[in-house]
This record gives sequence, structure tokens and C-alpha cells, in this order.
Amino acid sequence: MSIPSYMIAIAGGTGAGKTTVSREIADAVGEAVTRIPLDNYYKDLSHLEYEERESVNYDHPSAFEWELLCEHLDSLSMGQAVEMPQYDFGVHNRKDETVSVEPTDVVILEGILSLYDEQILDMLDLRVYVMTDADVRILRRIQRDVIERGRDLEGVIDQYLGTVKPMHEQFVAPTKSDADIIIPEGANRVAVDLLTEKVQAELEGDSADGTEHGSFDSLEGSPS
Ligand code: UZR
Ligand code: MG
Repeated sequence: MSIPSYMIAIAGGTGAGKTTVSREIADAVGEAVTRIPLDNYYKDLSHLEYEERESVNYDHPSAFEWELLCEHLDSLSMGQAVEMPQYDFGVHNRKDETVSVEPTDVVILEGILSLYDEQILDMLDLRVYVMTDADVRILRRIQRDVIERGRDLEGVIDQYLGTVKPMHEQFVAPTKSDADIIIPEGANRVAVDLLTEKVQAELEGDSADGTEHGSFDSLEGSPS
């Protein structure tokens, strides 16, 4: 594998289709891709009671353990395996078990605020923002939280209006301006195919000419 890895982030609002886009790219490209869901880096809240955890603002940047995420992305990028935390939405907390993640040529970080942290932005080779209309996103969110996760509709609506929407406007949406590419409407076929081609070209270019990723690598050591 090449070092450092080619790092992609896929950001966007809840229900935008980030997970689907990154899964489709990963499925099309194969084993050279590792997906890192930002959700897994929600802070460990074991010190709080369930009722307290229920009222945490999970759409605010302070809900995430950025330091651990940076450390893990850095390790993966440099060819070292990491123990990635796992998140349990049912109890709003990190699970006890971690999973071992091996380094790969391509790493995709995926989550609402994956273009938020400056240090992470600096590590990225490709920054993607999935921009889907808010009405479509809330419908998907209801589908997922009410139908798939068994939450009650009232609670989902309260949470959406109380934190999800305002935090989206304050913290998530502005990260669009840091994106290299904005995908309209989630799993847009053409956009996913283009991204897949880009990732494949990076992989092939890499094995063909032996160059490495990262900005200005080729200038290092050249006379000034
Ligand atoms: P995506 N989230 C929960 O609903 N419960 C938790 O314990 C942790 C997070 C939600 C979070 C955010 N907000 O909107 C969403 N809330 O997960 C982000 N409330 O994930 O991008 O897959 O929708
Ligand atoms: Mg998702």
C-alpha cells in the first residue's frame, strides 16, 4: 500500500446520503478502501445516566472526540492499524468493543461534521459535501429513527427543530465552502461514478508511477 493514504471526507446534513455515497464508492472500489464513520467518534458518555445522554446535543462539534479521530486518521494514513470505537445509537453511547482497522490506500471519513475540524481538513486530499434538500433529509431521518430505530415521532420532531436544524445551519452547512466537490441529492449516480473513477485513478496512478499522495510531495527536495 502507498503511504500516505489518499484521504477523502464526505460531509453533509443528517439524511443527506453520506453513508450511502461512501458505501457505494467503497463497494465499487473494493478492499483498497476503508470507511470511517464519524459517528464512531462521539465521545464516550459512560459517566452519564441514560436520561442525561438523551439530552446531549449530538449535532454540536463538542459531541465528538476530535483528538482521537485525528490521531486515528494520522495513524491510518501512515500505515498503522487503529482500534476504532463503535457507537450504539440505541443507548446513545460508545460500545465497549472496538474494531481493528487496517490501513488501506484510500480512507473515507463520513459524517455530518467531517469537514469541520481544521486539523482534519489539512489531512484531506478530497473534500466532498453532499447537499440534499432539508425536506428530503427530515423524511429520511423519520424513516430511519422512527421506523428503523423505533423512536417516537414526537421526539424526533422535537430533536430536529431543537438541535438538528439549528446546529446544521450553524456548523454543518457552512463547511460546504471547504468542499472541493458538492454532490446534489445524495446517492446521485453520476456523482458516485465520477468519484469512484477518481479513486480508481488515484490507485492506478499510484501503482504505475510510484508517486505518493499529499500536496507538494514531488517538490520536496527539488532545488528552489
Ligand atoms: P447521520 N444521533 C442520535 O440521534 N443519537 C445519538 O446518540 C447520536 C447521534 C444523531 C445526531 C445527528 N443527532 O443528527 C445524526 N441527534 O445522528 C448524525 N440528535 O448522523 O449523519 O447519519 O444522520
Ligand atoms: Mg449516515
